[in-house]
Amino acid sequence: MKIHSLYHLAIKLGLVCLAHSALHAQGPGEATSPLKMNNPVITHKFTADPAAIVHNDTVYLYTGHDEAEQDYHFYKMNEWLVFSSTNMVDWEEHPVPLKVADFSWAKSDAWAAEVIEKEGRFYWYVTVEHATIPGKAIGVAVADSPVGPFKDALGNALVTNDMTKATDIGWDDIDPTVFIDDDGQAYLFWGNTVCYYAKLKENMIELDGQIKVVEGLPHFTEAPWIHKRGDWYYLSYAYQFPEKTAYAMSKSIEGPWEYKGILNELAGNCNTNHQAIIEYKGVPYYIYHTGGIQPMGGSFRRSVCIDRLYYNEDGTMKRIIMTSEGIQK
Ligand code: FUB
Repeated sequence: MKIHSLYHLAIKLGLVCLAHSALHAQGPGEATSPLKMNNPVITHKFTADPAAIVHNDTVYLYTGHDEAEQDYHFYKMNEWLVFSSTNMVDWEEHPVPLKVADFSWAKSDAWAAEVIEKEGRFYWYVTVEHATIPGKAIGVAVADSPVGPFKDALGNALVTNDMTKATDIGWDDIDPTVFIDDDGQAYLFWGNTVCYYAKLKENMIELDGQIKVVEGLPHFTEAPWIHKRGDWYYLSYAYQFPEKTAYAMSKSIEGPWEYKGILNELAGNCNTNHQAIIEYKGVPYYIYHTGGIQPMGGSFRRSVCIDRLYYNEDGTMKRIIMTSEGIQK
């Protein structure tokens, strides 16, 4: 029933209050303009494990590429992708900037990765399966432009499974996130089950000192992401499995970290939940993936989505509301 007919029916029945709410549900004379469904943001390819940077007023979105067919129930990921935008809604895809095959010492699995800019160069820390040292490993590629072409910066892995002993699993050296502190010191965080961190040397391609374990992250699964706002450091991460996203805060990049709770609930139709947090033109954004493209989407055919992130006055983050509408122009 149309809103105005409902209004007249309610008037006839003497239900004046109902009549007014029926009318004001729309607003007198107001044309309804449905919002566009902008999530997922990329729909022609399955994209996962987002990371993003802002450079020269443009957002660069880096993702993994889920290539698994519908009857294949694990990750098939051979390359990473890059997209750019100046409004968070329209995304331009650039040529494939980096593949597992660009690392001669790696054999498969273009898993989660993150790019950072330092002095005009772009360093891309990636997860791959090592060809000769059993287990996952972290490599680093470098480019002079945010869209590449990227080249292996080292010719070997930066982190291999035999360098970390806090757990026996072969996939604890995944999901690198990189952060440069205000004093110029760069840090690499990564992990699965255990969250590791280490300093990076000035050259960004060597670890500087010991690999340490981050304490105080309950149910840490993977996908750490470090960001800073004001004088607070935030370490968000995938929590439990299937994954929610939780976070901790600290006044120092080296901790101690104080657990602050759940940031994002289970991602629709997908057992992983991998976030990136950026601020663009003064607005905080939360970038994540779901299995939201139907009928093909799911845990191994994921899609990147973007929603707004809001902070409380005390610096804690409000829980994310995942929406189909996403960001509007
Ligand atoms: O995409 C493969 C793996 O799934 C990533 O490395 C994890 O963060 C999870 O999203």
